[in-house]
Amino acid sequence: METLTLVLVVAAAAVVLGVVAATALLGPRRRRRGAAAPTEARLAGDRRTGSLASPEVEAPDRLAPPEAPGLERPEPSAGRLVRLRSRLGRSQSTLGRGLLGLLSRERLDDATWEEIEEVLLTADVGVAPTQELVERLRTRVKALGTRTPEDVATMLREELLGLVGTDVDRSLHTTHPDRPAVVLVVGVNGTGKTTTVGKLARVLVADGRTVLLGAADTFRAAAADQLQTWGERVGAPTVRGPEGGDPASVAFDAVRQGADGGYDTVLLDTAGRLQNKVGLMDELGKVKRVVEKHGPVDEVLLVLDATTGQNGLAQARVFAEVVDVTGIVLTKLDGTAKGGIVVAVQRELGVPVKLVGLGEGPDDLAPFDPAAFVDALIAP
Ligand SMILES: Nc1nc2c(ncn2[C@@H]2O[C@H](COP(=O)(O)OP(=O)(O)O)[C@@H](O)[C@H]2O)c(=O)[nH]1
Ligand SMILES: [Mg+2]
Repeated sequence: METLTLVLVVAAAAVVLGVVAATALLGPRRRRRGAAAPTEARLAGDRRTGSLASPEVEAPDRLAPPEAPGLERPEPSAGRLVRLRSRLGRSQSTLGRGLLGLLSRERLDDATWEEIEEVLLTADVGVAPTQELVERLRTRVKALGTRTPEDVATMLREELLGLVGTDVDRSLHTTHPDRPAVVLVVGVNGTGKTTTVGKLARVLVADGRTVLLGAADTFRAAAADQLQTWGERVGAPTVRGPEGGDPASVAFDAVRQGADGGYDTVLLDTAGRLQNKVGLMDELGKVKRVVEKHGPVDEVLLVLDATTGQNGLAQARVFAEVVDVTGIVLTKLDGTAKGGIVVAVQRELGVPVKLVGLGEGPDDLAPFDPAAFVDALIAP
């Protein structure tokens, strides 16, 4: 009897050991593919020696936990807009509190309504949305009769929310079950594309994703260096090509290496095309077409500098004609009073704002949340 028990115990232990060993062998399989040798476009680090040839670049040790030596631990992305709401300072004081103050006046005469309109136009809300909003506010004010400060705040909050839109899908499509999701980032030079790709890589890493960057801005080596620096901070390798090389081929290789390496997401940074340079715009179309040989591009994010107003909107329109933009990233909302551009750009392009840039810091990129945004604008 005792012998039988002993045999059973030994057998059970053997099974447990077997399972543990199998898990250990199978578990990292997907990760190991990450070490596959890069092909034509080189993984960043190949072109130099020294610190860039460190293991996390050459054989991307991308699943190392963020606390691994030298890697930063980015802030979680949830609730960032609330945390960063003071960055909206100038939009808060003019657009939000400015409107609240005007609407709280005892008598709302024509001159006051004109002032309200002026505030909205100055904040870049756009002509048509401004007129709609003023019309709705006038009707509601009439219906309200006497107004308490709470009434005014509630009314303004509801109307601004309606204008910004609460019923659109603002989620970023950054994963797939069977292949890396591909995110193409486009926009005029200086709007903040590379910075946004860097910040977005951090957001994804914070959410536990593995990220590969593609430096499809091949016009200046400095652009690829800038991207690579962002990636290195969080362990996201960069695929780059020769300076002046074909951006489409770098993008193509990045996506292929992303698939070979089992990455969750490939983020492609591009050069700042000028909308009046037909050839350059064609090239952007080509980048997208070439990447699509691997499969659909999941997100095309158009980066727009919130401080550029109508000029920026005109540029955005041209980009939207060349590639199907799926989301807007509105950068530099910190330090501008023109927060109303959120409304204008969505109207103009029929595409939702998905992310907002609220500073130059590495974690100053927030998922756009209409309620948090409007609340921040009218917060006392
Ligand atoms: N204040 C502020 N500056 C930003 C923001 N996003 C980007 N920038 C700055 O804008 C400048 C241009 O950014 P960059 O990413 O190189 O633009 P790109 O040419 O489109 O790639 C840099 O100095 C960034 O730090 C933002 O949200 N707020
Ligand atoms: Mg750039």
